[in-house]
Amino acid sequence: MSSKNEIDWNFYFITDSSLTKQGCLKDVEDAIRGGARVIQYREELRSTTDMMAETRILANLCKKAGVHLLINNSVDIALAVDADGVHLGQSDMPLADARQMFPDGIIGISCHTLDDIAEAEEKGADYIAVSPVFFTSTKKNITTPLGLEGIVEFRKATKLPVIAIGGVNMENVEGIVRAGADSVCAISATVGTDDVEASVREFEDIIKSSRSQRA
Ligand code: 3NM
Repeated sequence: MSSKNEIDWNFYFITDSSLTKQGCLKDVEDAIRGGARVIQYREELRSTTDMMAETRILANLCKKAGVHLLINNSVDIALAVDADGVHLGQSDMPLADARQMFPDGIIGISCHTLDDIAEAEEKGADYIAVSPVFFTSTKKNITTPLGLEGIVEFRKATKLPVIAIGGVNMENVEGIVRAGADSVCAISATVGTDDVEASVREFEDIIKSSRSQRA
């Protein structure tokens, strides 16, 4: 497993039990085969007991594959199953508390404004998510989409890895990377398709070639 400083941010895969066609476990296996090296387990529907059982399996699988596993929101679950870190929203556990509980963990946070980024840096985030880039119906109660201008602005504001989320698809990913994002997450454009492995691989390929064309 690479250390925190050597994370391969090419495509960042997020699970979704309401969109999956073949189950989260199989989706993660496929995403890893497709080349994803960061997996986020995101679950809004299931009990903590069920999430514990599922994330224990995923933690083993990801360790064997040398892939980083992050848990959305739940620092307790991440620590209990020995995951690599957590992803936080602005209304989840405060970053400073999460950092205290998980000193060596990879901690990322969704940012909607430049102030959010400044705070994320101060409190010790390892990456920030531009949230959301475009409109999406996959998540409820999103804030106003930041667009490509948001990525340019966020990119200028931080040296931390910048991950784009919200409405990312095969058509807009090139522009997102050229605007300065290090990586993207795309849920419906991977989990919602009939071939998760192929869609992840396609994202990986577009991200790599778009990076090399960056101004
Ligand atoms: N977080 P899709 S948008 C999980 O804006 C999530 O913070 C968002 O799904 C944010 O790729 C989102 O299908 C859903 O648009 C992303």
